[in-house]
Amino acid sequence: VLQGPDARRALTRTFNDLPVPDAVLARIEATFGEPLSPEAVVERILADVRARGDDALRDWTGRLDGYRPEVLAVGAAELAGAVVDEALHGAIRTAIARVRGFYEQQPAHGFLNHGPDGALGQLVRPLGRVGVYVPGGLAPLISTLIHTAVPAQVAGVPDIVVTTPPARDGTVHPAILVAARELGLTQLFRVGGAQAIGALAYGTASIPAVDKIAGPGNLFVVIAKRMVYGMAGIESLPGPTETLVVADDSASARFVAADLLAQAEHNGAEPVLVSTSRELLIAVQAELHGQLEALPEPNRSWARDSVLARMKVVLAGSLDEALSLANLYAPEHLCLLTRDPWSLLGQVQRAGGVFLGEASMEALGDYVAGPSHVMPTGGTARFMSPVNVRDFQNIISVVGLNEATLRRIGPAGALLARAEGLEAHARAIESRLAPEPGDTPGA
Ligand code: HSO
Ligand code: ZN
Repeated sequence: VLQGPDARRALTRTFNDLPVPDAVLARIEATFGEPLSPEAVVERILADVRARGDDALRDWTGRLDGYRPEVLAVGAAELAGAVVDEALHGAIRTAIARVRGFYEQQPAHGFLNHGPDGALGQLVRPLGRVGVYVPGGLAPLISTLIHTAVPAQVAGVPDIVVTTPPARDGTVHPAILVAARELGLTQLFRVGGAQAIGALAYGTASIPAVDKIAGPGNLFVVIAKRMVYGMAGIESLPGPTETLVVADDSASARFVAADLLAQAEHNGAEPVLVSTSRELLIAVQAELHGQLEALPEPNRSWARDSVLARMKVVLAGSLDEALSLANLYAPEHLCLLTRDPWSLLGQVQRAGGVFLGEASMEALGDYVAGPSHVMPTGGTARFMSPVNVRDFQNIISVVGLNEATLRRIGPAGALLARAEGLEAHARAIESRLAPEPGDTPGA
C-alpha cells in the first residue's frame, strides 16, 4: 500500500516511455530471430507495406496473426450473411443508438459573424475518409467499432474504412460484421497490427489511404500511429487501458473489486485503487481474491496478470489528496465510488472519462452509456481527449473583411511585416491602402 510521496512517485508517468512487457520482447525475438525493439519491428513493417502494398499485408498477417488472407476485403456476401442471435443483435442496436444519441448532442458547428468588420468565422467540414482500427487479439471488440465509427458518422464523414485482424481461420467475428452492417459500413479489411496502420496511412491496391486513423490498439499499433502521424492524422494514442477508482469508507468493496477486475481482464491493463479508508482497502483485497477465483479461464489469468503485474493501491489522507493523485496520474477512467461523487467533479482536471457513483460503472461506459470508450491512456489525458465528433472534422478559417477594416488595421499589418523583414508582405497590404487607377475597387 502506497502513501504520501511514494504514492505520488508511483502515479507519476512520463509519456515517452511506453512500457514494453517482457513477453512482447520475447515474442519479437521468437518471431524475428533477433532481439529487436518494438520500434524497429514497426519501422520494418511500415517500410515493407509502403514498398510492397497488399503483398506485404498478406505476408505480415500470415506471419503475425497466423492466417494469410488472399483477399483482404471482407466481401459483400460475407457482410450480408453474418448472423448473431436476436438478443445480441438488439444489444448492438442499443449501443449504436446510445452512442449516436450522445454525439448528436456535441456542439460541432462553426460560426460566421457578419459585423462592421466584414465577415470572420470558422467553417466546419467533415473529413473525407477515415480509418477505424478495431483490435482483435484477446476479444473481438464489437463495441470499439461502434464507439469509433459513430462519432465519425455524426461528424458527417462520408467514407469510413475499417481494419481488424482476422482470427486464425481467417474470419472476422460475426458480431463485428453485424455491427458494421447496422452502421452502414461496407469497407472492411482483414488486417490488423502495425501493417493495418501502414495500409491506412499509405494506401495499397486494396485499402485506400485515409485522412485520419482512429481507434485503440496494442503497443505496435500505438507505435505505428505515432510513426505515420503527418502522413495521416491520428485522433489520439489509446493503448492498454487503465482505471483509477477513488473510494471512501462508504464504497462497496464488492463493487470496487468488480470494477477493477473488469478492466484488469484487458491485456496490459493497469488497475489503480486510491482510498481514504484502510478498512476498505483490506476488504477490497479479500474481494479481489474471491472474485478472481470465481472468474472462468482464460479471463482469470488475464485479470490476474494485470493485478499482479501492475495494480497499484494507495491510501490517501483525504479525498482532496485522492483527487490530486488522480489528476497527476491522468487515468483513462476515473471512477468515483464515494458518498457524494458529485461534490468531487469540480476537482477533476485530467482523465479520459469520469464515472460517478455505483450506477455508472465503467464497464457500462464500455458499451451503452453513450460517450465513446476510446479514451486517452498512458497519461495522455494530459493533452488528449476521448474520441469525439471534433476528431473527424476540420476547421477552415474564414476571412472576408471590408474596405473600412482594411484601412483601420492595414497599417499595423504593414508595420509588423517590415519588423519581420518581409517587404513584399508590407507592400501587398499597402497596395490596397493606396490603390492606383486600374485596380478593381475593394470589397
Ligand atoms: N475498456 C476498454 C474498452 C472496451 N471494454 C471494449 C470492453 N470492450 C478501453 O477503454
Ligand atoms: Zn473494457
